[in-house]
Amino acid sequence: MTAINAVTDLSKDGDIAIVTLNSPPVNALGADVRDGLAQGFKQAIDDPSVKAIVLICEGKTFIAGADISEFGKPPKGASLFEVENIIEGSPKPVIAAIHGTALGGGLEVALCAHYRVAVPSAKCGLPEVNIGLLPGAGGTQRLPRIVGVEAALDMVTSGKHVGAKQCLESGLVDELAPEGKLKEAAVAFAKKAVAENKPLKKVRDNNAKLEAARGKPEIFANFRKANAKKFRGFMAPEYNIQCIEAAVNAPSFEEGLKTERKLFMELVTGTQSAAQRYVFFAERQVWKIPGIADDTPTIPVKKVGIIGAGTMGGGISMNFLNVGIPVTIVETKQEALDRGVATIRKNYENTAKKGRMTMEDVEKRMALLTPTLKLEDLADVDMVIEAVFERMDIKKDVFGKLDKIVKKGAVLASNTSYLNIDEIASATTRPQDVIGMHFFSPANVMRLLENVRGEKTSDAVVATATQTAKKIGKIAALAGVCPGFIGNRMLSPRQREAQKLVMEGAMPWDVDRALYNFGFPMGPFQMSDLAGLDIGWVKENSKGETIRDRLCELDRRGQKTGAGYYDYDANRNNSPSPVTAEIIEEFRKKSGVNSRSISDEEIVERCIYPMINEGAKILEEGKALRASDIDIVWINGYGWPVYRGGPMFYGDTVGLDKVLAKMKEWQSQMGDAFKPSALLEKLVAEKKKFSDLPPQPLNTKPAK
Ligand code: 3H9
Repeated sequence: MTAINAVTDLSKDGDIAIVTLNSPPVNALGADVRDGLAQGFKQAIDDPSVKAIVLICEGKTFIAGADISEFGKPPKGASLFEVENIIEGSPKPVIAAIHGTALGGGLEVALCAHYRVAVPSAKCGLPEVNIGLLPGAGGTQRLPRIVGVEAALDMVTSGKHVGAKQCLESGLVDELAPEGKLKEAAVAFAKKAVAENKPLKKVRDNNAKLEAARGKPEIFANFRKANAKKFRGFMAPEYNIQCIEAAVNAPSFEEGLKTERKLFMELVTGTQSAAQRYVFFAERQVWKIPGIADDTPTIPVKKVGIIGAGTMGGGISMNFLNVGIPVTIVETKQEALDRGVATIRKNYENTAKKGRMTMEDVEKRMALLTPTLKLEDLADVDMVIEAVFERMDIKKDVFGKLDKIVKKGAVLASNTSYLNIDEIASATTRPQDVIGMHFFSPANVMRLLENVRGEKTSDAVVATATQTAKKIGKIAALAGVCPGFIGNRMLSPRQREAQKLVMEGAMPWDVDRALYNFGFPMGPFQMSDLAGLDIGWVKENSKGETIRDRLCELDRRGQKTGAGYYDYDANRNNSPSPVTAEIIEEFRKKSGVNSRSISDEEIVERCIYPMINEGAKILEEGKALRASDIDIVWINGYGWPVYRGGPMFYGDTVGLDKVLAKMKEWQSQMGDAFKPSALLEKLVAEKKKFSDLPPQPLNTKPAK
């Protein structure tokens, strides 16, 4: 065996050369790997005793793509195109041996080999779209030549990983190798290729599938139409489609490549891809908690208790049932318990009806659920998650009881979205075991889990909550105790400003439109109508003091009553309501405000900049570990558009000096609700960004 460089070896098995990559963790195509491939292949090609070449990887996977951290930096070493040309132009058959995942640039390299052999567990995909890109090393031109135009459109715009068996059917893979015997199978394939004088199959020359799609622009038109909602706001899906269109319509492979190159360069230098690449790393950073090592002992969670069988409790339970963890669900009244269990069953049956689960799966999950009216039945669970009414006295009562019932060492979690975890913990004799685990509604769907560490919460309990999140498929950000934690604390200024803008002259539908166009799935007033305007509203106490009071008094309590800020038709389509407009006009008159016209740009700034400022305060107080964790919360819990990278990344993008200047301007006009955070001032003074801040330990001291 010859070492080509630090990450590449060249060895021989008879007359077959084997180029082996070993660049953990995922054999990404960094400069070393590209250099190693270029040199390794050149040597093998130049060696007259070599008849064919196998490319294989060590570690858990084949090449998982370009090295994402290299984008935006000056190019180094051999280019990916050079490597691809050497492989594709090799006069000796090249066989790519795939295990784990062949993704992005990895699959593009494999597509330049003449043949591909894979183990059944391997997966192939072009997931560049997920980081705001397109396959920029020939992938958009080669893939449709093998799998056809429709399948290629689906793969490049979804980024999905396709299993090896399906790849064999579509021709992406030529042969399946027995699991664990990839090298032997690939070498055997290479020997056979030599013995049978198999042709040097170049994907680029295979035009049959493209020709079938020529003169049929409706393929693309229909695809765009069918996916318009999903792709809204994103540039990358459209650019990927244009590349496949170029593969079909360009006069040659090279011309198609030119289009791919041009569109790739536009995306890779743009802010959307920068945001999505940032989120890629943020999603991996979020699991790393300063001060809590990966090997911190955790509490095995084999049985869970959920208190409350309402929407939240039911949704939370489903997460655990889905991964085979038994759940005991507790309610105070039989009727509520029955209703909760029936809803869980209905949700699962609906999934089964859509073909995403079998009825057997439904029954398996339901069999793991034990409904009860007795809190005492939680004595032997490893983790309790309380999801009762959001009132401190009720929560404390529950935790006081749990303290006496639940076995020592179990995690006692509250799903509160706002309340003080330390105060809840004070109702127990074991505050070290108490933590917040804030799920987002619908809890069986939403990916975010905001874990809230109290002053006395132990490392083991924090590590257990984090590990549990992973186990049930969530993404968990850690927050410190402060009103509303990270997410709801930042939601509050946005809601406040939305209401104020309406008093100043914007209509609810103007605010909603501006934020929808910014990229949110819906605006704040649409959200209120969906959630119900009467959350926290008490009829008997209502004195018509706010627009919301008046709407509720008219029984306009949101979508559920057919009217709220908006009017709704039978299909729940909304339209601006003259009734709401009249009430707003009355309130404006009463307050003596002269309505003014407010641009969408101002609406966005007024709603978003105060959120960024609040995020800065959260960081300044040490209630979040890093700015990117805040972004994770907003992307996964509140529908912040991923192509804008989250509120903190967005602040960095527009410029913190601009955000600060606006906060100061509004502070002088409208008071201290806009007072800039000291951290924001400091970063601007030092010409730094949120992304320059290193991770910090969580401040667990109670807020002053
Ligand atoms: C591309 O190929 C462009 C080309 O078309 C054109 C070029 C001209 N680069 O996810 P994990 C790191 S774009 C750099 O936890 P898993 C990751 O940050 C690329 N680093 O493991 C993490 O680091 P750390 C197209 C990468 O087992 C560690 O590896 N390809 C890359 O759950 C482990 O990652 C993709 O988009 C990378 N490409 O999942 C694939 N990939 O330990 C992206 C990973 O310091 N990757 N890292 O936190 C993945 O989808 C998953 O990582 C994979 C493994 C499925 C491979």
